[in-house]
Amino acid sequence: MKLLVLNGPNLNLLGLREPAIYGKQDYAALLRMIADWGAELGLETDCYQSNHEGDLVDAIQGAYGVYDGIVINPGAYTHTSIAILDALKAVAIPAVEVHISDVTRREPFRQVSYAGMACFAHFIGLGLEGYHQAMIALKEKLEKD
Ligand code: CA2
Repeated sequence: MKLLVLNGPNLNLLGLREPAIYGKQDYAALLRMIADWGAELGLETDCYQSNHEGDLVDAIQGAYGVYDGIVINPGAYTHTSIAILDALKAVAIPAVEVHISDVTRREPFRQVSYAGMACFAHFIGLGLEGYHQAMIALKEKLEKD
């Protein structure tokens, strides 16, 4: 089972600022955790981060026929990008949405998630553990379907 873990804009800055919202661990630590969780769960994982909406759309399109599942934290594009929503719908790969912070308790502009509309599960406000939970949810779904 192969999973693609996608992260959107500014998530490469994890650990550098706003630790009260996003935690103290940096993006490199997240990559190590995902590799470790993948090994524990028997999942192959690839990670990709981009600050550019079109790059994320390209990555989703490129996942077709290659990956069995997608974990996606689209960053701020969550709240704006119909292009990412359309790409997730087009490839129809089971996808899970992750947000490190609890967006439900933040600004009104963070209350809509377009990408989330194409996801079967959502882990919000669990910090980096949300990526772990998303991987478990995908494994369970892929084994069942
Ligand atoms: O909580 C999340 O995971 C978010 O997707 C993070 C996005 C934000 O726009 C979403 O509303 C919720 C922002 C990521 C920015 O990451 C930073 C990391 C370090 C310092 C500043 C920002």
